[in-house]
Amino acid sequence: MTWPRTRPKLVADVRLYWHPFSVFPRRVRIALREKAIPCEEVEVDLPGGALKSPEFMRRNPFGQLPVLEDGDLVIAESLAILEYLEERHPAPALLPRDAAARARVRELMLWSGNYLAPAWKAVVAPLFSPAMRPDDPSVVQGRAALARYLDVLEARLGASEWLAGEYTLADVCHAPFVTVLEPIGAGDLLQPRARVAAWVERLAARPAVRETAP
Ligand SMILES: N[C@@H](CCC(=O)N[C@@H](CS)C(=O)NCC(=O)O)C(=O)O
Repeated sequence: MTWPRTRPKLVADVRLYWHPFSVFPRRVRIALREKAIPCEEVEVDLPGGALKSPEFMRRNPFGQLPVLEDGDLVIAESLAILEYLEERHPAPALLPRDAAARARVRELMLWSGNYLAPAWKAVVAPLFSPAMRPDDPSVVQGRAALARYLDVLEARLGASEWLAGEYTLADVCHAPFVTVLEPIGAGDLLQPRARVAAWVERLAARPAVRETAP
């Protein structure tokens, strides 16, 4: 699939390797749309083991998605890709100019991968492993960690619409996880956290987020 089909080509040969059920590539797909960067999106046969093929391992020696190619440049790791796109295509800005404000955004970007993602994955695990019970200790612990993480976001949001004031890469990094809490059976965690719930609604309403929904 090539997106967008009708807009002028801004970058030559940008290609993203992704899979529809993968959360980390979705961060990049959202940023590409926010910045209107045309990109060929190549769906990788993840269930068929394509990530561990010698051909793919040459792109990312850890055999993971996403991978972005821009001409001869091949980059793995969603945060490295997002920062690269930001530097190559600064408008519209998804990072603030001020150093302190940037640090606050990067803090949230890292938290989303280091703390939110493992908790989210523990909660989602029974959907992919039918033998696993929802009261499995790892799932229960994952839900508790997810709830604690959402508490941190509730406090961080304060009176802001977005995690760091303006809409930034901090919001982009969280979107693939928090906009699917309902379908993964964790929607109840939003009810007692009104600011997070309203922020998730705002996120889900953005065209770039809607267009990349799994
Ligand atoms: N730290 C990496 C995490 C990437 C990651 O976990 N990708 C998943 C898909 S969402 C993957 O490729 N999983 C397959 C595997 O690890 O074999 C990033 O931010 O890009």
